[in-house]
Order: sequence, then structure tokens, then C-alpha cells
Amino acid sequence: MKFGTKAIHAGVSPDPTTGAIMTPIYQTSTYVQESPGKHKGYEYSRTHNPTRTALQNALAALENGKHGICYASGLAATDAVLKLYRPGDEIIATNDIYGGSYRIMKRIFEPLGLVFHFVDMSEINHIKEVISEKTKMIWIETPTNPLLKIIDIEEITALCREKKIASVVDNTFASPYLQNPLDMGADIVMHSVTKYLGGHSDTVMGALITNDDTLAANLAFIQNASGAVPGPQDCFLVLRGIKTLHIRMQRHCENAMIVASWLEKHPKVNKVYYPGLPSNPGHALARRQMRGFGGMLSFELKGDVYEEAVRTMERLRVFSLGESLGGVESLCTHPASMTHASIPKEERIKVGLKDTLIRLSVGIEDAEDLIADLEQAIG
Ligand code: P1T
Repeated sequence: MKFGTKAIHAGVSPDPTTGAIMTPIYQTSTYVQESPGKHKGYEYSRTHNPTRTALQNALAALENGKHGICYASGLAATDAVLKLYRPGDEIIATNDIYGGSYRIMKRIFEPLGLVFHFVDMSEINHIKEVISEKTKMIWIETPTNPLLKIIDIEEITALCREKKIASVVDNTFASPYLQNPLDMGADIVMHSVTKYLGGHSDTVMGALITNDDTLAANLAFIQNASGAVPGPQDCFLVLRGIKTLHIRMQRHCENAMIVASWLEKHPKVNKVYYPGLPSNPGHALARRQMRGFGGMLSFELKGDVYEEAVRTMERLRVFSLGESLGGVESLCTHPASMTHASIPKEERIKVGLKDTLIRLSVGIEDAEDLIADLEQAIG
């Protein structure tokens, strides 16, 4: 089945009692049993809920995976993955990474005994330099947040297989429409469902997808035992959101390409980070690895004046200033003070994330209006 058909049909079937074409919101905490242990497969909604089951199956289908497991947020999904490991285990992660992912690794799991190495994964030798007998997992985020670097998933997962190391790919920025890491050898795909999958800035949720039965059982155990599950209403909203994922992503990609190309030519713009631009160092790899270049881009103004970057963000009208991404409406974010504030400034500077960087989540409005807005804001 092709992607658009799967986005609309996968995982969902008419409600068995009424024939309702839309999966109902099973707003219930418990399920009545005929006799102790004699039930219809549902006992308690932390463990299973039919609306969540439909969504989990739909997400698994979109990532060409066997098992989907949803969590209360993207970070709750990351938390579940990290709980698979034990003190002394070492994990290598992308150094340009969502600030919250860095924070949970450094501030929650490092004190519990996990050891993290953050490296620039655009060069595989950086990974090889820190791999040891103790390395248990490699955490890839591609495109990276917020510098949109492209990391070679196949090259790294091949190395992982050779060394018997697990590989996890945070596929939030690409969405399953643009890349499917399981097909490239990854063991687990992680999503902040909050973003493109939900697509309408109305839900916070995370998901993990895998083909490995043992990993899936362990992650489902953590889902139930730790209890960070999404509610049925949110699952319904995401089920609705993913029906238009393919159409939205096409427009996100088109609009972001128009905006990136316009910014690159603007005399006041110093640098544009967008993998769709032929000048971008990740362009050739993105062309091979992805089916489009996505809706995210970042840029810096000439002169690198902090106050000018702030004034530009304040002047935007169609783009709203805020955290998050992947909704139909365009958003502008200041990573240094918002999404990446939990990464110490010296670490941010090391990876090239300046205080003057502006990140755009290009929405699906009319591109002319987005350009006009940027024009009046940049001046
Ligand atoms: O916000 P949450 O659903 O918990 O997802 C965390 C997360 C994980 N991975 C990536 C690549 C992300 O971008 C995020 C969340 N990011 C933002 C809120 C942001 O504005 O970048």
C-alpha cells in the first residue's frame, strides 16, 4: 500500500458495535469483566485502550514497523528507551540535538549511571573514536534540531550491527513521510508525535516503533509500568492528524524550499541552514536518504547582532513566536532561549548554535504571505 492510502486507512477499521468510520474516543479508565480475568482484551486504560491501539497500529504502519507504542510526550518516549539501559552502559548521541533530549540524558540518566558521549555524527569517525565495549546504543537525530544537519542512518546502523549496538533514530523533523529509519537498519524509531504527526499544535505525545518483538515487549512493559500514556482524546486527534500527513508534508517541503531560497538571496541574511539548498553540506545525503527536505530551517542575519535577531522575531506577524514545530501554522523559535536553553552556552557554541540563530517551522499557508512577512520583519 502506498503512503497516502496508509495514512488514511492503516490501523483503523469501522467500530464493531456501530460501524462508525472514525475510531471512537474510548474515554474510559476500566473495562467490565464477566468473571475475574475473563474480558475482551482490555482491563485498564494505562495498559490498553482501543483508541490508543488504533493509533499505535497506524503509526507502526507509517514507519513500516511491526509494533507502535505511544507515550505521553516525545520525552516520555525517550525516557522509556533510556530505561532499557543500566548503570555503566554507554550511549553515543548526536551533539546537535533537541535541548530536552540532551537534558533528560545529562540531568536524569547520567546521575543514574548511564554514560553519554555527544558527537558530531556528520563524520562516522567521530563515533568510532568513542565506541567501546560498554557502548550499548547510538541515538541519532536527523535532520538535527536546530542546525538541520543530515546524518547517514545506513552507515551508522551498519556499524551498530557489526558491533552489536542498538540504534535509535529520532525521526521527528522528517516524519515518516520523508524517511523510514527502520528500512535503513535502525532498531527503534522515535517521534515527538506533538509535531508533524499530530500536525495541528493541539496535542503533546510521543511514540516508538520497532520490528523487534523483544524490544517491543520491553517498551510496552515500561509504557504500562511507568505509566506515561497518552489519553484517548489525544489519540483521536493524532489519528485525525495523520490522515493528512502526506498532503501537509508536501506543502511544508514546497514552502520551506521557497522560504530558504529567498532567505539565501537576501542581502541581510548571512547563513541559511536547510538541507534542500544545494549549498548545504548535507544536501547530497538528504537527496539519497530522504524523499523531500522537510519544513524546518534556521538562519542567521549578517553582523550577528543579538538585538537585531530579537527585533526581527518580534516583528513577524504571520509566523508566531513560540516553541514547537510541525503544525499547519508557521512558527518562529529562538533556540538559544527556548528549545535549547537547557544546553549550557559553551556546549551550544561548540556545536555552532549561536544566540543569534532563528529557527522557522514553515507552515502550509500561502508562500507569498510567508515571504512578505519575512520581508517586512528583516527589512
Ligand atoms: O515535546 P515532546 O513531545 O516531549 O518531544 C520532544 C522532542 C524530541 N525530539 C525532537 C527532535 C524534538 O524537536 C522534540 C521537541 N521539540 C520542540 C518542542 C522544539 O520546539 O524543538
